[in-house]
Amino acid sequence: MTKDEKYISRCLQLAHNGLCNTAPNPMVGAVIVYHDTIIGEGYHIRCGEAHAEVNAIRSVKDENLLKESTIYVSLEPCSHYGKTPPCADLIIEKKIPKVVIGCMDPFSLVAGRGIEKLRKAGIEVTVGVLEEECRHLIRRFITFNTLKRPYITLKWAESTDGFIDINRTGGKPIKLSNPLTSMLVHKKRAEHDAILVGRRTALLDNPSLSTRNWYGKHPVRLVIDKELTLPRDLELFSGRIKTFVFTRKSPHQPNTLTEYISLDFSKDILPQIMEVLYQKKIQSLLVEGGSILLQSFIDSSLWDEAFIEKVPLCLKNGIEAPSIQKKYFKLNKIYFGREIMHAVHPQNQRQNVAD
Ligand code: AOF
Ligand code: ZN
Repeated sequence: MTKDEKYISRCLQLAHNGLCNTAPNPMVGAVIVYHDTIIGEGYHIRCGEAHAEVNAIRSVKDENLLKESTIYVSLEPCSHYGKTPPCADLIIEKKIPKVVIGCMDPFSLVAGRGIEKLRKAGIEVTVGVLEEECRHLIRRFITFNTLKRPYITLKWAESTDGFIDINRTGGKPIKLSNPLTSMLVHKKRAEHDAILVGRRTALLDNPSLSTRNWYGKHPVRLVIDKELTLPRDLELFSGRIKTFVFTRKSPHQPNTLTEYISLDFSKDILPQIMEVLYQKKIQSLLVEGGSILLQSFIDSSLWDEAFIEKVPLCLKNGIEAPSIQKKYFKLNKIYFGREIMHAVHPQNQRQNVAD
């Protein structure tokens, strides 16, 4: 590992502390190095608050040292006025002579302008150190800004013989996850901005789609209910967490925590849902079921990652699990004695970096 890679990998560690709190902003970490000694560190803690560079610069005790230091940042310093002023201006103002950047910012208001601004000011700029790792860390942000849709994660649990549930019209679902792997599910939920389920899943499983077995924010809950026939006493309508209902109707909006969004069901609804979520700045989406909804995302090639928990149980018949081509699966992991299969969409295959 080169010296630059060593400091950018520290930036990545720092950036990761912002997980679950920075969206729709990216996670970013910054390190300030003076003659091979780290004299300052920072990361973007929360959307709306100071950027990584600002926090790193603030953490330096003797500002005079900045004139002989290098600032390492996992993402190109911003050049625009957003909720905070441009980091590139601050770096110039503090007379930091050298900037080493992990990857470029795909956000249209920045997209290379930060680098240009720094270079024009006579600062030495290196771009692309551990670029793949840096892009992987902010894959949700990149997908949102380049494909104009949320980053989509699919998730389900299936029996050894490939079923996600028994055939039923009521009663409780077969419990496939165990308490430990369900904690992992709640962790995944906390990392996303929204969770989507279909009507049948909402009705039969009555999920709360909360993160109660983990910590952090609760994502927005999304449900498709074309004819608005789901009972109002479902957990999804508990009013504790925001829920969007996709429907063909245009009902009046009874309370602020349940929002109805009209779609044209004579056309494919997935692109319409993507458009709504993009407009609402929902940067990442976890799709939890049912099988038909998950399969429609797969068939439309609208997914980025998938996690499948393989449960050592034979159901013999029931609702068939969705299927993703074998070639998209990466090395499986074992968590708490359970095999978790991880598939990555070909458009993200370059992100060959472990979480
Ligand atoms: C950086 N360092 O730590 C982050 C950056 O509204 P604002 O002012 O917070 O700006 C948000 C944009 O700034 C965001 O879309 C992305 O382009 C960039 N994020 N840039 O220099 C940081 N988080
Ligand atoms: Zn910035």
